[in-house]
Amino acid sequence: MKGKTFLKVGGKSVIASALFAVVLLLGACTYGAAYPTTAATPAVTITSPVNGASLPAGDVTVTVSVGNFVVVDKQGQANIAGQGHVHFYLDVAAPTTPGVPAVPTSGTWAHVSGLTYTFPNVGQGTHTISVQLVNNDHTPVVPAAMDTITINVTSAPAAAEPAPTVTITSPGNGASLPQGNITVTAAVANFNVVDKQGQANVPGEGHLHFYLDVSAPTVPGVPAVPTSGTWAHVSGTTYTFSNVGPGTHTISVQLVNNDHTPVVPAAMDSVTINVTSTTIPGYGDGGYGGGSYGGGGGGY
Ligand SMILES: [Cu+2]
Repeated sequence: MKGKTFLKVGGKSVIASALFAVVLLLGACTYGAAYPTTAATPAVTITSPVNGASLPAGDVTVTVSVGNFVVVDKQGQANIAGQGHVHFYLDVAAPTTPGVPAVPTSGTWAHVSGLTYTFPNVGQGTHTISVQLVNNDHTPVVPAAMDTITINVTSAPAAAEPAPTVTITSPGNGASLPQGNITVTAAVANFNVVDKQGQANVPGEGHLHFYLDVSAPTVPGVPAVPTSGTWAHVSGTTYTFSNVGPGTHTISVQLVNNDHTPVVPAAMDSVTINVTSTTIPGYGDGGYGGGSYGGGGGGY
């Protein structure tokens, strides 16, 4: 008896399950017929720029993300629920009348079969950017899916000041010069040579350090002052090293700020010269002076 009852109950259960399944199927079909669009509502969000962003004047690239919507390149084709493209608007209200193409009569806007668009040459000021999802025939999706942000466009950044440079114009690299005083001349560009040593730094101005046979310190923020060797601060573009002896010598010139620290990026030039002896043959060892005159490279 118990077994029979069990089977009977089991049979009802099977039938009930089958009926329930049919109801579910019918429900799904009914739902599908009544709401041909996807179950979830399409949405669009501007992901960049962020609302309230400050941007320099120029091209402004807008990027969106979409949900429950497939962006397709089927502009002008038959509408298909859940797909379409994106309209991007700049400072013009997005038309949202269902069934009417969301196309402003004037203003800056674009159809885009993608998730990003760049508005060219956006000028200084406050601008409103809107995006809207539209069907293939450019009519708004229903219900409307839109996002809007406001951005502040600042004046275009000033062209970067060209970096200061220095070039040793004399002597030439590899030059041979007689021993003695050697005058070094430099040319500077994008730099005002001023006599303000020790004063506050001003971008684009400063003085020059001339170095003889000593490497120029170039650590930013640290005075470019060697601990030893021959060198000089010069509020000018020429300097004379005294009594340079025979041999190969390296001359360097560096632009520095008023506080003697290197300009950043570093501006330097170096030449190597060959200094020849002026000892007169036959007199050199006779105490005439030429041979040892100035030996030691300055000896400051
Ligand atoms: Cu200095």
